[in-house]
Amino acid sequence: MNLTKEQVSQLLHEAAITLFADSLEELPPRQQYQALAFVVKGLAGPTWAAAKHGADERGQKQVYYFAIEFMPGRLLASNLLNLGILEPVEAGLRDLGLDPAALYAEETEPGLGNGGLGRLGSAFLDAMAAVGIVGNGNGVRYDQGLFEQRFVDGYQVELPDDWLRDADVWETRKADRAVIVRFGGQVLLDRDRLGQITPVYRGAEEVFAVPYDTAIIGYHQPRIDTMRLWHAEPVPDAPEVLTAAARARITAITETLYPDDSNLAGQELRLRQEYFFVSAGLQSIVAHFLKYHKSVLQLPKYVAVHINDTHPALAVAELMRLLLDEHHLSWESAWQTTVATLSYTNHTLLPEALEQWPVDLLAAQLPRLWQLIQEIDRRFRLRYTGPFGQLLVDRAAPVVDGQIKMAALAVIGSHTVNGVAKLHTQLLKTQTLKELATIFPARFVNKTNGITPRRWLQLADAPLAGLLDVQIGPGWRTDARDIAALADKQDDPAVLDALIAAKQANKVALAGYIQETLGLRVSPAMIFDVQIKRMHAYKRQLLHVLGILEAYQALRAGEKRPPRLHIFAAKAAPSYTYAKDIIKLINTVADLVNHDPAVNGALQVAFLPNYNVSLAEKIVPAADISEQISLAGMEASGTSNMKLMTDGAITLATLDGANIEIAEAVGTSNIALFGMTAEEVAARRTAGYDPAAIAEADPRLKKSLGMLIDGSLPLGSAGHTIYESLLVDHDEYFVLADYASYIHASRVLDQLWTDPHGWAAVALQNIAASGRFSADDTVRRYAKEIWHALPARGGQEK
Ligand code: DL6
Repeated sequence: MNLTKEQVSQLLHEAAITLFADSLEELPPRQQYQALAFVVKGLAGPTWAAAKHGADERGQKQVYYFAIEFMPGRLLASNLLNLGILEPVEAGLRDLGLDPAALYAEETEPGLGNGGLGRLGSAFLDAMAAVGIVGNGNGVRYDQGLFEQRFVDGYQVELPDDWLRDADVWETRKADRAVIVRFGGQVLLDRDRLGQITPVYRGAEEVFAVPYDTAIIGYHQPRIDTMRLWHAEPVPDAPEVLTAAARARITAITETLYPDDSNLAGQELRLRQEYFFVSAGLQSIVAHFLKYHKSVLQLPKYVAVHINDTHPALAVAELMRLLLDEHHLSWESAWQTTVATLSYTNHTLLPEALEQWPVDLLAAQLPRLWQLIQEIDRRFRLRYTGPFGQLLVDRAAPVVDGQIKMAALAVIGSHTVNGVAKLHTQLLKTQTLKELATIFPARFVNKTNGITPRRWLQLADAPLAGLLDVQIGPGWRTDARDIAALADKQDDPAVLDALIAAKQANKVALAGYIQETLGLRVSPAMIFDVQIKRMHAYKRQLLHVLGILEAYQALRAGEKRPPRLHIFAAKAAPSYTYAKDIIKLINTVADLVNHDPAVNGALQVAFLPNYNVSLAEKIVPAADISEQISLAGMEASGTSNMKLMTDGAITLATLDGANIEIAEAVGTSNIALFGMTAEEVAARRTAGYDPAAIAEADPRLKKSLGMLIDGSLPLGSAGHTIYESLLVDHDEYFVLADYASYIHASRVLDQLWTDPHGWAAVALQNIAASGRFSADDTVRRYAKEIWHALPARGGQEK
């Protein structure tokens, strides 16, 4: 798209008048941002409109990516970049005396997700648009984002995230595309004169599902995809007047992300949420499809629906319902069509994250789906008990002991199932879903995750992006694999100096943010050692803390070490008290070391509150070390590991998730590996393990653990809880078993730091090897091997 800075100025002034009846110069920054976003949305409009019809008219297959979370991050700069107008717009803003970065910061980030799952979904939408796949996100428009995290006395406090307070400029309400989703009541099966079974609904609650669409702009492409998020409302002009309670029950469906499901009411709400966006999405897909095609039997040829994690797994039964009840296919045809349309990605190995719904709950809320799930279960058992035996089929079936196992339903109803890193896929096949993999071996494939270098390198890390342009030319901006050319420069001292300078610029910026946010002065000359991800016991932020306490003791004992700043950012789920205890611990340790003159300047800890995409964009480019230290066999893939390597951090990692593929990509001399492998963990679990003996044998570790309970850290009950989890309750995540090798690997990095060019050469190799983790390639692989939805011309893999 071509635009001059004069045009930018004119459009902005017009938008200010149209939206706010005021001149641009008079507006507060928030409204100046809104005016600019309005202009950008308008510029994208014609392409978006054309794209919507173009794919149908060309007969190009469309992908619908169903996920309960999306985390797009702020969109303004990304949209400008993708439209190819970032430079003229920024120049135009500067001419007007406006600071582009300050305007971007006015955008409220939609926190419609929790972590990796949601961010991956948004990266994939961005990548699909970039490579020419007709992609559509399908999710929930929550009124409130996850939550805003604050720390009070070191404890996490959750405040409402009212992200729609100022309205979201990017979304477009499409009330004309609303559909009705039904819950509860009774379903009777009637047979008409031709013998066709027709369900008759009595007393069902009807909910109006209204879509809100957001443009997903393809990078330098005349293509725009759509993220569609559904909002629950009472049906307008319904014959019955609803009570306030009935209305509240409806609007609650899309009020908050992840309602507390530790009680029955919360579970019911969560189930309603899941069915709501699945049913609305599928209804609208089928209705739209039939505008262009005659028979629903053709659906798999033109439509791929992707189930992410188990939350949208009801799609299996809901698509069957639509095909059987509304389009009158036979069971066999409906089943074939359903399986050929659906595919499923598993995103976790944690048993507690594989959803199960009590039959009573599901049957009461979704009576027709319960009938269909029983029939799916019956036919599955009938078909596979002979060849595989009762025991295996009982373990694999979707309905077991009064529970509906959503992963089983998703696998049985999909043509392809994938894990998100090689190790993860292998563990799915051999452990988590092993019975299903025995029955359907050909269904299971691997698709390692990816990230978008546009957001993490082009936008978030301008100093490094500029360096790459100079050293290898700008081709990497369209094809991340071209970054590999940087590898040849590792012996060029001028390039290494430039790399050090680029990193330094980012560290200066982050140091400023840390001072502003925490009042903590840090030096950009320190090693910036980063762990940013959800707070969870398996991710072992606790191991990182024990490492800090080891360094603290060493420094107090007079050892010399390179100065290190440990940076954390993480939210804990509101009901996950153990994770919240670890947050309190990190903040308390921060207080201790940051105020101890004995270590002053050599060791500091900064826990930045309210982790989200925008905060990650500040931290990732400034990182020297990327801590990826989960217990092997627990992290499905990880994606912060990929972002951090892309921006030149050196990974300190266990052989878990995608860390293994990162090690393959950079070579073991360019990564600091430690700890047990997944196999060794499994063996250790069986053999048994004595954490107290490990602590006893290591005086520094013993002292650190003692600090949890001896009053040196004012932790309240959190100290005892953590102490007991490690020493009395058998340390489920083997923190102490990996401790010694963790400390050793970390010390190797200390050693490397003393040689700046040596460090920079390793960082350079990490950047050079990062291209293979571009989401563009990942979605191309999904398109080719799962969705069978070829990109438009020009989007093929090299
Ligand atoms: O696949 C995206 C992302 C992975 O990178 C993470 O390893 C994984 O933890 C995350 N999974 C989830 C879902 N639930 N849980 N737990 O967020 O998916």
